Amino acid sequence: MKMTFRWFGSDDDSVTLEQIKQIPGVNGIVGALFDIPVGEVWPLERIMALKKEIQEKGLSLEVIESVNVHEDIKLGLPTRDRYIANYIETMRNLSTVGVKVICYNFMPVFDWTRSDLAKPLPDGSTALAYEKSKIETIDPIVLVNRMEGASEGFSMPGWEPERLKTIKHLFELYKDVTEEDLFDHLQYFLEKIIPVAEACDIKMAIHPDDPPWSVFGLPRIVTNKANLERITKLVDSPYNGLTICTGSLGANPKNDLVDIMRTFSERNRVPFAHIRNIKIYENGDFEETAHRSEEGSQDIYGIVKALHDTNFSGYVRPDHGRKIWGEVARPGYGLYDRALGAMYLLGLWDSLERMRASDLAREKSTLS
Ligand SMILES: [Mn+2]
Repeated sequence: MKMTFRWFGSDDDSVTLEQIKQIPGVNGIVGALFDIPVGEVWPLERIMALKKEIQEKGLSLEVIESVNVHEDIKLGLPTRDRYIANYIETMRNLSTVGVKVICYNFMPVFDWTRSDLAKPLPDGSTALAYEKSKIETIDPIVLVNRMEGASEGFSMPGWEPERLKTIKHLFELYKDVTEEDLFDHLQYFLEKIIPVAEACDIKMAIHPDDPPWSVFGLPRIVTNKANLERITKLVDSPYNGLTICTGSLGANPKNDLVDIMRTFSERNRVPFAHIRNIKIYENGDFEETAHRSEEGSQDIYGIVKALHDTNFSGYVRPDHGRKIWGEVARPGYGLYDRALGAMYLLGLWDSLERMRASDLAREKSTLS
């Protein structure tokens, strides 16, 4: 397991590379070029500059999150071929500088969705939260404006104002797109990009929909184990991989994340994992919590054990944290709670390693 930390760049993150370097066990940055419009090629010089900046601080850049997929690809429009060609060029450029994994998603219009970016928790911290009734009744345009106002001045990945300006038009375009259509459009995309991924040794890792159900009437397909199975078979290659995000998939209590993690890690289809905990309520609401198993509804220990049992050697990052200790940061992406999360995950991993070593030693001594 390689522990990483998401970072938004020196001009748009409250967290510095120096701080990340001081978290024990964290060696890699999960980065991106956030200012390149969706659908355009990421220039090689810009990627090299980012890598150099990160390497100079003693960290590596082997995971990109995300190279976003243009809506025309998700919509299956004739213009998609141009955007797929650009996507492939970006993949080639990223592989040139040693990037090993590209995380992406296939969610129409909206990336993740929350009703609240700073819900107060009983311990005085705040966290991102989702209230079903609020989302079901809000006009998406009102939500877009509210997100912008509540993000403390940081850009919110997936909620870029430029993209969402065209939101009404996008809703119109998606009106007749079904889930089956979306599967077809994903297949078309994967058939073009996975051979390139194989040739340049860069693993594609699709991120689940967050939350894993339809919002605002838009189709969504990366939502449960059966659909993950289907997606991995659209093009059956280890380069057609998954970013298993425990918080995203876990918002639906029917998704058993220990089983999902074990199944796909065993098959070598998990190049990247996002691990975080959430507390789910009976009415379908949820809020993000600290990473520790006891703090939420997810069996984080079981999830890490599933990775360990399957000899997972991919990348992990602690996903969203709460806002604690008075920190001013991008919602979900402060330093403190994510650093605590990384330490919890590494603590679990270290003890699993130690247990395995002593089991092996015991076996050996009984044999001899
Ligand atoms: Mn995630």
